Amino acid sequence: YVPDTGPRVRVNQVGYLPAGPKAATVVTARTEALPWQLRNSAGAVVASGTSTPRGVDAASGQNVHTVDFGGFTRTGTGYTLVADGETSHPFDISGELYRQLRSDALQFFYIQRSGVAIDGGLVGAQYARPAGHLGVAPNRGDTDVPCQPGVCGYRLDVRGGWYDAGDHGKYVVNGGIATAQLLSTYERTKTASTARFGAALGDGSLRVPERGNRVPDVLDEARWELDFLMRMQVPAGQPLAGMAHHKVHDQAWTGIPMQPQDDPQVRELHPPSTAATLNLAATTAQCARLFAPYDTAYARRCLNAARTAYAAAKAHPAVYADPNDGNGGGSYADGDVSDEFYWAAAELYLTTGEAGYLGDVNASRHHTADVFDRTGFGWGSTAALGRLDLATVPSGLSTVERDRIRQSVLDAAGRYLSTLRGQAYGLPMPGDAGAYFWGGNSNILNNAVVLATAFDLSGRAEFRDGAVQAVDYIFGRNALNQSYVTGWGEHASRNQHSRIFANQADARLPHPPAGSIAGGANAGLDDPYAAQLLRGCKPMFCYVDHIESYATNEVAVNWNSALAWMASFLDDQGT
Ligand code: 9MR
Repeated sequence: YVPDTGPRVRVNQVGYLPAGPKAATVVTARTEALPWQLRNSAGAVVASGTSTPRGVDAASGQNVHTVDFGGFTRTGTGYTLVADGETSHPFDISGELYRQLRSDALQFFYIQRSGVAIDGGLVGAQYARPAGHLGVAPNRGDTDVPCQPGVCGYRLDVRGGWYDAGDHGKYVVNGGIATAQLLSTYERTKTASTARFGAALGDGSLRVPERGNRVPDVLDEARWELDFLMRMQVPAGQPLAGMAHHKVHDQAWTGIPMQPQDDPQVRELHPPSTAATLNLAATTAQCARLFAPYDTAYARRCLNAARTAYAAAKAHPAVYADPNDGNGGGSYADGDVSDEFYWAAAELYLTTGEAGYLGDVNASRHHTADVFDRTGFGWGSTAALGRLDLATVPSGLSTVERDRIRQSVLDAAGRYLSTLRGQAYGLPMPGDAGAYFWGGNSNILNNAVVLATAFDLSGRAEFRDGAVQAVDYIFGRNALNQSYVTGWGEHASRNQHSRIFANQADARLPHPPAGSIAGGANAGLDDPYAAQLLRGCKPMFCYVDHIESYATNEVAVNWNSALAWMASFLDDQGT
C-alpha cells in the first residue's frame, strides 16, 4: 500500500503566524542544499533561500531537508513554497489563523453530548439529532443503569456527559482529563499574563445552548461532563460510598453506523476504581474554584464531591479497573494511580489551601520526580496536570517551592524543544516507533502545552516558538502530508472512526465536524484494518483516514481537549 502523499514540500496547510516561526520539510533524494522560493497567490516570488539537508528522518525513513522562511512576515493568503520542482499545498500567513479553531475544537464537545438533543441551529443541520440514552426505546440507558452482575445492588441515573469517542461509552477516567483540559483552557485566560482574547471563551463565544447565561461558555461545556462525573459517584450508605464507577457502556460492541438514540444495547455500570475516583476528585476540585464567581451553590457541590471522592480514594487506594473488561467499551485500566493521587491532592490544595492536601502533595513521589515523560502525558499518566496547575495557579506555596515547580516546567520544555529541533518534521516527539502509539497526536499536543506553559511562565520566545511550531505537524507538515484536524488544511482527516459521523459508511451521515482531531500515526497497528493495510510501515506512516481504523483514526474527547487548549493558546499568539 503506497498512500498518495501529494507534493513533497510539507507545510502547515493552515498556515503560519506573521511573527511566528515558519518551517517546512522537503522530501527529496538530493543530499546537497536546494534552492527554495516562497510565492504569493499571484505566483510572484516573495522570498527565497536554500534548504538545510537533514539526512534520513528516523520516524518516516525519508531523506529530508528543512526550510526556514521565518524571516518573511507579510500577511496574505494562498502562499506556496517551491523546492526541488515541487509546490506545497497553499497556506496563509495571518494573525487570525487560529481564531476559529478555538471554537471549532470546543464545538466537538457539544456535538458529543449524551442525553440531550443536538441543536442544528447551533452547529449545522447535519449534526442535529434527538437525545440519546435517556431511557427512551430502543435505548436501555442511561437514566436507570444497573451494575454488571455482582457489582452493586443499586441502579444509577448517569445521564449526560460526553460520548468518549467513536463509541457510546462514557468513562470517568478519560472524561477526567478532557474536563480538566477544558477547565484549564479557561483557567489559563485568568492566570497567564500572556493570555489575550479571554473573552473568546466567554459567554456567547461558543456554539452551546447555554450561551447567554452569564457563565463563560467553555465552563458550561465542562459542566455538562462534571454533572455526569458526579452522577457516577457511589451513593452514601453503600460499601464504597464516595468512589466513582469506572465507566458505563453497552454490554457488547455495536456496529457502525449507530446513532446514540438508536442504540438498543443494555447499558451497565462497571465497578468503581480508585483511578476514576481520583479523576472525579481532581476535576470537581478544579470546578469548585472556577465556578465560585458564577454559581456558588454549584461550586460548593463540586467541592463536596471532590472531598468525599478524595477521602474514598484514600480509604480504597488500590482498586484497579480490570484490563480485560473491554467488551462493549474500552477498559481504561491503569495499574498505577500514584499520579492520580498527586493530581487530585494538587487540585484540592489549590482550591482550598488546606495543609492536609498540601501534605499529600509533598508526600507524593511525583512531587519531586520528573513528571514530564518524553512521550507526553495522557489519561493514564496525569501527574503533569497537577504539576502544571501548581506552577500556574496562584496559591500559598512558598516562593522557593513555587520557583522549583516552575523550573521543572521550564526544564521539561527545554527538553521538548531540543527533541523538536532534532526532528526534521519539527515535532516535540522522538523519532522511534515507541513514540508513535494510539492517540499519540494528543501526546504531541500535550508536549506543546508544556512548551506553551513554559512561555506563559517565563516569557521566553523560544518556548512560544516551539509551541507554535509543534502544531505544524498536526496540520500537515508530516510524512503523509496529512492535516489531522477535520476542516483545517487542504488534505485533512474526515473519515474518523465514529458511529455518529459515519459518512464513509453511509453517505447520508456527516463527516466529523470541523475541529475534530484524529488519534494519529500508531506504529502499534492495534486494529485489524490498519494491521492488514499498513504492515511494515515506518512510524509516521502508520495512519489511514479510514473509518475502520479505530487505532489510528478515531475521535476522542481527551484528544480534542488537548487541541482546544492549544487552539486557545495559538489564537493568543496572533494579532
Ligand atoms: O485512547 C485510548 C488509548 O490510549 C488506549 O491505548 C486504547 C486501548 O486501550 O484505548 C483508547 O481509548 C479508546 C477507549 O478504550 C474506548 N473509546 C475509544 C477510545 C479511543 O480510541
